[in-house]
Amino acid sequence: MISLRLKLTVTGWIFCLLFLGVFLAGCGAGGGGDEDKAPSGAMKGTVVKTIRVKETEFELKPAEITLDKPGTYVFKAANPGDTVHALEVEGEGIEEETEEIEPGQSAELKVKLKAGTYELYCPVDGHAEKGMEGKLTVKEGSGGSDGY
Ligand SMILES: [Cu+2]
Repeated sequence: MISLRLKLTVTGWIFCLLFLGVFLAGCGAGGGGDEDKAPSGAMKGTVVKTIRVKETEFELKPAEITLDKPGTYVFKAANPGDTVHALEVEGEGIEEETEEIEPGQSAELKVKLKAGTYELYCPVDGHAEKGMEGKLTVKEGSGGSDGY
């Protein structure tokens, strides 16, 4: 009888320790997960989306782009046309452009966008006037999920 009781006690202790171990591990993992989801960290480096823009003579495709939330985006401008183009994003205090893109080439432009409206155009002389311009709209984002 005594030895059985001792056994039970030892088993009880083992369960206690196991439980404690699982509990602590669970806590650690949970904390890490929350950190990954922290909006400030995610907003800085992570690219939300890559948007492809085709540039030809003389238009941008698509000419109107709407993004669901602020963040860092990459514009991938492809030039399947016959002449050199480039892509510029301007508005809300930013003005960023790609280098010149030779026919058949493409270039990437990484920009951090806040909510608002921007112009999208080809900065090569006269191209915007000929039709290589578009509009970019960035929405506020759905409440709460992105931490605003
Ligand atoms: Cu152009």
